[in-house]
Amino acid sequence: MRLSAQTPLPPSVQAPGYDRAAQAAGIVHIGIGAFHRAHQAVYTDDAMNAGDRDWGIIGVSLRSADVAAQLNPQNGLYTVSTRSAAGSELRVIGAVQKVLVAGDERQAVIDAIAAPTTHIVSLTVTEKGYLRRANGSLDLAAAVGNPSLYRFVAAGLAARKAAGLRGVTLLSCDNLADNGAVLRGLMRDYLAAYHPDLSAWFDSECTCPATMIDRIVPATTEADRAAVEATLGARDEGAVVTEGFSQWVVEDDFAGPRPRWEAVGVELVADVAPYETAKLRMLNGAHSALAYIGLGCGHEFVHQAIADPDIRPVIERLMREEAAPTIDAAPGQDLTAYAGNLLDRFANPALNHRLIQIAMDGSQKIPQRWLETLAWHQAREQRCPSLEAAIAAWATFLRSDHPIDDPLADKLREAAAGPDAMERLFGDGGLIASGWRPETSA
Ligand code: CS2
Repeated sequence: MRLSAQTPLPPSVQAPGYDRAAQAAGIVHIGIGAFHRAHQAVYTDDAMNAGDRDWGIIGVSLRSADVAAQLNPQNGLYTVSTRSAAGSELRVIGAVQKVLVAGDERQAVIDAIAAPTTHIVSLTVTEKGYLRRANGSLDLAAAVGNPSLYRFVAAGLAARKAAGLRGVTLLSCDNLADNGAVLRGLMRDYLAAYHPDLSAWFDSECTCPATMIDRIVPATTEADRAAVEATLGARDEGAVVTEGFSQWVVEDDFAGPRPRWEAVGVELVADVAPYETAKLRMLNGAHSALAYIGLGCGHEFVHQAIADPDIRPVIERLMREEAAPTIDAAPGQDLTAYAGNLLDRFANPALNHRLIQIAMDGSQKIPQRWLETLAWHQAREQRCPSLEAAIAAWATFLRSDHPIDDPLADKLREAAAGPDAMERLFGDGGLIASGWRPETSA
């Protein structure tokens, strides 16, 4: 039996406490992977449980039909399992109404963005989904040639303008430095090239708040689905597994209405930068270092790598002595405590977070995770032994037998193979744009 609106749930499993069928969709979310389902959708479900209304989510997958096949036969329902050493908790999330596959249902996606009830278009399309060139500008050919976020958002906005509707809030929930401003700039590039009639309307009607999003969400495995089925008594193909911790810091700059997320733990602030920078350079920076150093030492999971007495001090140093000093902390933001909490989260033995999952797309992640920190220290004539070890481990990874899942995979492998690897990766005109000049050879 598949999970659906008719499934009787065991008393231990929290269910949506609102009338799902009566909710309008207020959010269109592009890139409905496991991360969105374990993070923003949970906060939105919490807000509706707390009495907010009409914030149903229409999910969009740009390419793969997998999530639509998982969730649509389940009326959009799925479970979130939170796992810690103390045990596991299961809950059913009701915020997602349905999932559209953009390549097949183009008009339905545009109509969803253009619906009068829609106020927010949020995004988790991963770093590479923004289609940036090494210099940060939009790859216009890729953006118009693929089912890209830009094509759908622009068509939806054009329909809103034509119908005399207000604009929307475009909410990037990806791990990019200054994600709101990056999305705004790239969207402007796209409109200037392909919809110049919309540019001024976009600027005056739409906003792109910055966000810091944080929750560790390993890819769901068949064993996870079997464990959920054993508790639920029904099969959930859309199950997601995550940790108890969750954080969302959002710049309070919305074009129109938004859920009362602040009532359910979301921090709405004037300036996200200190939180976002700390998260990218400390959490994500440590994660990528754990991935490449850990894989090089034969580990499979994050909790194994952080328990390795040769690796843990490298990661602690990276966070405390290399990344933390580069961050201009907000009042009350305690980076020492943050580093300690991150070490505990990485050590969670109940989460089998694969290092190879974090290792993917290194070319898209390394600039904001490592290179900004390295450049900061280089400007002060200081070295970063941990980050330099991480860079060397990445080069070793690129030369190894591991599968390289990265949009630049072939070029990276070729660059890393030669004696001038560091120069070809990070030097002038190298594959990775960076303000950092390599001083080591890998
Ligand atoms: C990870 C992130 O896969 C990765 O690259 O570093 O997905 C990380 O788990 C999240 O950003 C945590 O919030």
